[in-house]
Amino acid sequence: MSQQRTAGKSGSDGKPSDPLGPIQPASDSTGGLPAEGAVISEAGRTRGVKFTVAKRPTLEQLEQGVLARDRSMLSRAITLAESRRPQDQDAAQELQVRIASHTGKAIRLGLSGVPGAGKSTLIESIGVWLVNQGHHVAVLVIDPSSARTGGSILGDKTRMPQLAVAQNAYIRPSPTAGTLGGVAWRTRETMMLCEAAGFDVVIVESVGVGQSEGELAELVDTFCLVLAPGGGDELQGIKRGVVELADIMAVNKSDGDLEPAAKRAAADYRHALRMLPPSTPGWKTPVLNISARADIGLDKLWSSVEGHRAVLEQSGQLLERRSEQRLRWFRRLLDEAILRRFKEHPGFQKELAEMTAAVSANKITVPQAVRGLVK
Ligand SMILES: Nc1nc2c(ncn2[C@@H]2O[C@H](COP(=O)(O)OP(=O)(O)OP(=O)(O)O)[C@@H](O)[C@H]2O)c(=O)[nH]1
Ligand SMILES: [Mg+2]
Repeated sequence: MSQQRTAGKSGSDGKPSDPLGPIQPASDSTGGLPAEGAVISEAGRTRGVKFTVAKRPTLEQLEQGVLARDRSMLSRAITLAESRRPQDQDAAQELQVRIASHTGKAIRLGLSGVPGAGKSTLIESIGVWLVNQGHHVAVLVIDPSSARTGGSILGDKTRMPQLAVAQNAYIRPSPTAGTLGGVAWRTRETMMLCEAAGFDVVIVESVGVGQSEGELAELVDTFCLVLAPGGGDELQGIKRGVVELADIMAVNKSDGDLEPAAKRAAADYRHALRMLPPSTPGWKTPVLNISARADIGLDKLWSSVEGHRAVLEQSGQLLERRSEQRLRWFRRLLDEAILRRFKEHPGFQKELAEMTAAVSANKITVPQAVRGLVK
C-alpha cells in the first residue's frame, strides 16, 4: 500500500512539499500510465534514471477525466480516495461531491467465497461475456494480500488476462488495511468513481472467511456467494449467517470429475436454504451449478442478477438498500471527521502523551485517562 504513495512528505530541507503532493501512477492493472504532462523527476535526472513522476491533476481535471472514462484519471482519483493524508481526503471528498449526480446507475454485484472458490476466474469469464454484450465492467478486487505485498497487480492480471486488456473493462485491486476479506476502507468511494466513469456493472470481489461477508453484502445491491464442491458435508464450514445473506449461490467448478460433487453440493444448499429466511423479501435465492472455466451457466447467473435487480426495483427495496448504503457512508465519514477534528485539537497530542505515560506507569486508570482526554 505504501508503495502507491510516497510523495507528499516533507522534503529534506524540512519544508513541506506541494501541500497535496503529486499522485503517483496508480497501481491498477489497466491505467497506471503517467498522465499527459508527466515530467522526469529531478531525482531521476540526477541519477540518470529515467522514471517519471506525473504532475498532480487538478480537481477539475480529475472530474472531467473520470466523467470521460479516462482510465489514467480514474486510477488517480481512486488513489486520491485511498490516500490517508488529510489534505488528500479533503480533495477526494470534494471530488465525490462533484461526481455525485453521475452515480447510482450501475448494477452493484458483490462476489464472495472462500479462497480458491474461483471468484476471479468467474469474473474473468462473466466479465468478458458482459463486455462482449456491450456492458462497461469495473472490477474491484479487495485483496488482503496486497496489504502485505503492496499490491498483487500481477496476480489479478494473470487471473483475469482477457478482461485486463478489454477496452470496456477496468480492474482495480484495493488492499484491505490489514484485515482479511471484508471491504477496503474506500471501496464505496471507488465504486462511486467507477459509476461516474460510466461503468454500468461494478463487481466487487472479496475473500470470504465467515465474518467479513456482511460488510460486502451491505455495500452492494446483489450479493453472490461463490462455492466450490468439496468432499463430504458441504454445509460444514459455511456459516448460516453467510448463507442467509446470499441473493445468489453459485456452485462453481461444476465440470469434469467435480460435476457430481458439485450437483450434490447444490442440492444440499437448496435444502438448507428452505429453512432460512429470504435474503430479499419476494426473492428465492437460486442455487446454480456453474463452471467459470468451461463457461457453463454464466447466462443463468447473469439472468439471476438481473432478476434479483428487477425484484429490488419493483418492490422499492432498491431505494431502501441505497438509502441504507448512504446512511452507513454518512455515519462512517462523520465518525472519521469527528475523530480528525478531535485529534487536531490544540494540546491534544501533548495531553495524549502525558496520559499514555500515566497509563503505562499505572498512575491512572484507563477510564480516567480517557475521560480526562475527552474533556
Ligand atoms: N475445474 C475448475 N477449476 C476452476 C474453475 N474456476 C476456477 N478454477 C480453478 O480454481 C483455482 C482458484 O481460482 P481463482 O479464480 O483464483 O479463485 P478465487 O476464488 O479468486 O481465489 P482467491 O482470490 O485466492 O480467493 C484456480 O486454479 C482456477 O483455475 C472452474 O470452473 N472449474
Ligand atoms: Mg481471486
